[in-house]
Amino acid sequence: MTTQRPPDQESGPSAGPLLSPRAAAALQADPMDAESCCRRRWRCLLICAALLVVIGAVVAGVLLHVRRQRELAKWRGPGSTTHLAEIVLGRCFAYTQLKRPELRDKDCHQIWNAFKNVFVHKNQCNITEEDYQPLLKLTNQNIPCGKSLFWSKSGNLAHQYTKVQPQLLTLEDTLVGYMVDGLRWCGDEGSSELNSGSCPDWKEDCNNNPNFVFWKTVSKWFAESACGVAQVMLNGSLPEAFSKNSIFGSVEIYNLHPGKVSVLQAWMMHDIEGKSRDSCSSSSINELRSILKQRGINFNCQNDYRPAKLLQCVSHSEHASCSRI
Ligand code: AVW
Repeated sequence: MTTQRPPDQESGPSAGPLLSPRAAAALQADPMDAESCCRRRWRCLLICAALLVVIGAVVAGVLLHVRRQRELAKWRGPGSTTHLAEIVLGRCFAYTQLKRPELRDKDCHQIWNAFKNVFVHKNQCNITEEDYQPLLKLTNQNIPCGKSLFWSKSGNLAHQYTKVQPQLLTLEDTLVGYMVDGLRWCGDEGSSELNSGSCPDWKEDCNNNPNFVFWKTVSKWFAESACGVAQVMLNGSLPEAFSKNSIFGSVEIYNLHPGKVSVLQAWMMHDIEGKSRDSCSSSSINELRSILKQRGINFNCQNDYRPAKLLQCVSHSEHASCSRI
């Protein structure tokens, strides 16, 4: 009579003499392999699904943004600077923490919000100087007497000059000017987004737009803040170095306080490679002189102010005019 082993015992580890030790070990390993393989497959599937969700969300976001931007108003000027918020915030922190640490208590996030609130969700042709007052309040800073440098059509040289003479300040060397120098910004009445496609052009759309009103407002503040001797750099390579239509000629000279500003000192600079079209004795400068006289402010003008001319000569050292300064 033969006794039969129960089937589960036949395949179990106690199969002993019927299987070699290696085969027994393999048999033992198999279920584990199947399980880990299964787990790996699940993990792969989960990762793929997560990736698909992320890619889908990114694509949907981009499409939504493009669609919304297409729906925003179309103007004739270039749109807002890409990454405006990051640039403005970054410049604000760089200025208040590194360049002028005495202003480290300014709240850059609050400043950005005050700036953005001027034009987000607003009619872009109906911005007022009043709208920028909260921003001016938050960014206000003291300009020491005798240290203001105005400019007209000579921004590059004026800014190069204040880099080497940092005790002098152009508007763009103050916090509010520094943050947005060279940038463009506008929003849209029907959206909370910035319009990166286009912004109102000063001439072709409207002049009460966020950019133009900003420069008018902060230029007014900058002029009101001047005291003692104020400087202005003019461009004598233009037919008229003083233009009544420029911000300097229409805003800044009318907002200098006669009781505070004793003299306006003009530096009439000429491009080294360019023509000398205007000078301190021209009719455009006489017009400037007479406007200031009426306002009770003295005026002086100097052609090719030597320290600024030396700066021009750094990049034109071989030019004949640079050998005799
Ligand atoms: P302009 P302005 N970044 O060369 O006398 C971007 O004709 O009129 O000279 N745009 C600017 C900036 C800037 N930093 N500054 C001015 N703008 C606009 C500010 C503004 O709409 C300083 F305090 C202006 O009409 C200077 O003393 C146009 O660019 C005085 O205003 C071209 O300026 C220079 O204005």
